[in-house]
Amino acid sequence: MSSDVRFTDFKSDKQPTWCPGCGDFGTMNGMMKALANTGNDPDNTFIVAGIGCSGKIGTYMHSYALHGVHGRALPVGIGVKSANPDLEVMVSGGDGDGYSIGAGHFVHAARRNMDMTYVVMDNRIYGLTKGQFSPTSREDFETSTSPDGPKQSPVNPLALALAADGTFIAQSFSSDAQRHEEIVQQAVEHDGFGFVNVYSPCVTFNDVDTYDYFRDTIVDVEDEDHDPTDRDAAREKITNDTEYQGVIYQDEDSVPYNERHGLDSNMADIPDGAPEDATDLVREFY
Ligand SMILES: Cc1ncc(C[n+]2csc(CCOP(=O)(O)OP(=O)(O)O)c2C)c(N)n1
Ligand code: SF4
Ligand SMILES: [Mg+2]
Repeated sequence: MSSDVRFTDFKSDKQPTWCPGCGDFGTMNGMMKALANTGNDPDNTFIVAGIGCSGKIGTYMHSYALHGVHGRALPVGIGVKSANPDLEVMVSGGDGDGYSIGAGHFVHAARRNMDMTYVVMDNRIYGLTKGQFSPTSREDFETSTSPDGPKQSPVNPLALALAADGTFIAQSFSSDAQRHEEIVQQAVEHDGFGFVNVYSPCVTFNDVDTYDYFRDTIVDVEDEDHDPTDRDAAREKITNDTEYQGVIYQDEDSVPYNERHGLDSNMADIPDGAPEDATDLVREFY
């Protein structure tokens, strides 16, 4: 790790193809700043990205990265951290990736409490596949696949995380750059699974969950003197339908899975007596 790293060191040389104005720009900037502020650098950072517009982040950031299979970013991130706990692992994807096809992984990642960060760019729509409703879409949101609205209540990702004994549960808004950066930084610093659901508007396919909507409705938990270590207070905030930003819940006694199980960087080494390269391993297996 280096102390003189700047957030721009985390930018790759690829030009983002996100639509102009997409919330994902702000979400990614805050992630890069949080990583730099916490003394990380591209050489010790591993980004695992989901599939979606959001999933392109692994290409736009300069670090180790893996762009895997839709809905499977979290188990890959857990595998990376297990193999080398010295790495700073950040997993990122969309609301479809994380709360639809990947919902099972989300719940188990929260309860496993590996020391990593999970940032979801929640635009309440499937962006990449051009505007189908997602698990966080409003009940009456008219889309190409829901002409009268999905007619089912949206998933509450913070409630899912709390029910699964998540140890750090937060929400931020990509356009409130300073607060977003602070909140992601707290997630990175947390000893355990730091989960941040980010309001990250899709300007092309979602005309209800817009920048104006979030600017007008978001309430900062800090303005309500919220104590994030109070689990009952957190449950009340998570279930009362207000669009909150801030750290909603944090278990200060959290001990991450990798520490509880004594995982260390030696696990990345090939054990004595094992074949030296992957080709030999495959030959031996067959
Ligand atoms: C197994 C599988 N199923 C479906 C798809 C098609 N697909 C690609 S991205 C996506 C959803 C994208 O929505 P979200 O995760 O919210 O990301 P966004 O584009 O909104 O950032 C879907 C259904 C796929 N690539 N793989
Ligand atoms: S379609 Fe929506 S989510 Fe995808 S890049 Fe454009 S604005 Fe962003
Ligand atoms: Mg989405």
